[in-house]
Amino acid sequence: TKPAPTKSAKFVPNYDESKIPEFTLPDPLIDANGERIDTRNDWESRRRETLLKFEHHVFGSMPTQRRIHTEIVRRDPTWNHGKTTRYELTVTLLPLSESNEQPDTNQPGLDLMVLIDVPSSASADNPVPAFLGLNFQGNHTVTDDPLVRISPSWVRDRRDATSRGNTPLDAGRGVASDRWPLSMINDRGYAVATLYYGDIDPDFDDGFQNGVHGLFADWIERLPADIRPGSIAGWTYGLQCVLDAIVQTPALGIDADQVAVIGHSRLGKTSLWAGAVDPRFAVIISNNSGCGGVALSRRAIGETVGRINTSFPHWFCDRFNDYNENENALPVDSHQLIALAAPRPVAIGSATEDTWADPKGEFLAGVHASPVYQLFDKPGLVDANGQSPTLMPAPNEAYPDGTITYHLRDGKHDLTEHDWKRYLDLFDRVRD
Ligand code: GTR
Repeated sequence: TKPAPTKSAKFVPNYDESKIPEFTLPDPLIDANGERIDTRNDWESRRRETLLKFEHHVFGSMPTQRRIHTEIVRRDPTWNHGKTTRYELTVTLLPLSESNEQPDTNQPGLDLMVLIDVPSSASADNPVPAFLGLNFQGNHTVTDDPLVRISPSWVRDRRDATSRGNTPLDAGRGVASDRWPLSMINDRGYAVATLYYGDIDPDFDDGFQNGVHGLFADWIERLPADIRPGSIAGWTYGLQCVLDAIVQTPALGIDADQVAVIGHSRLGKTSLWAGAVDPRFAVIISNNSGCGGVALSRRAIGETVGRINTSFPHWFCDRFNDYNENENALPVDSHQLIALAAPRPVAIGSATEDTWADPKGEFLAGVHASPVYQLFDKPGLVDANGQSPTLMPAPNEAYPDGTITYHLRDGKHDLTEHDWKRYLDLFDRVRD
């Protein structure tokens, strides 16, 4: 059972910069013994210290072992007037074996339904780069294709035609297609793979009965209670399993060494953690990820650690509750979550009206992650002169040139075509 998170009587978010508590960010280049990390080798040998702090204080632990079975259930070369080959896969997560020998085959696996659109020019001999991202409402919502399978998994009741209670309905087809400009992405030479996050773990506080937590219940039970994984760690594990499926299925025509992980909001928090735990993700994209994602927790502006743990007690490990209204005690902050990706490219996208996610805190995390990139002779987040920027870009402007990029879109909390173009531009540039 979980300790009840601290409930503030009524949470009134602060948006006033002058009321930000005083703080000092942890220096990403000081190791656990207080020694300075000043070479790339030092960083690589100490990186795990930072990774474990995030695992044990923020996200919780998941098994490192993974077993999957992949089935291609649909291949449609006629999609998008023949410009795209559309695939649907079932990736089944299998139970773990205690002894690393044969798993218990009597226990059922967990099926993930994956939708993949690949430019038709791609093949095993001529593979293309890809974006892999979780979606919020089901694969059938990202396209109006009447054949895309509707996942039977629990969905949030939005009290509209897209579901009856927690069961998704046909009327939801295509409702999220603005967030997934699939043909534009294919036209630029990239594949897109997406799956419903609730297939991996349902997004409600179910005491971790279902999804990936249910599959690994015994393993999780043996962990100290406060580092048992929250849902973000579970969704991350699912992303890793889908990347395994891509690696193991060269016929898809995807270059498994060139897979970017993309996520919006809670799923942007997830893409950052996925990039940290799995070095195979070549590019990491955090769109409007906010608190618990790329925004500096210590700023405590907009959504705070205490607030997120109260609203979403199942997202993080229980230890994260120790930092409710106590951010300065957190042994890490989000600039170090970015730094765990170094030297790989990280894209940070903010939106002007998304003040809940603290656009400035998202920007500053990129600035403060940069010293780790410099150890690799990579620029980190830089302005047009190659210098560390002190001011945020104007709305609809960006710092697009570094290994960490930042853009500020005009508008609301969302993933739009504007954002996708920024991410495509970064991916084009780092592949040149
Ligand atoms: C909000 C939450 C944010 C963000 C968002 C989303 O309610 O406070 O941290 O994750 O949901 O995922 O859309």
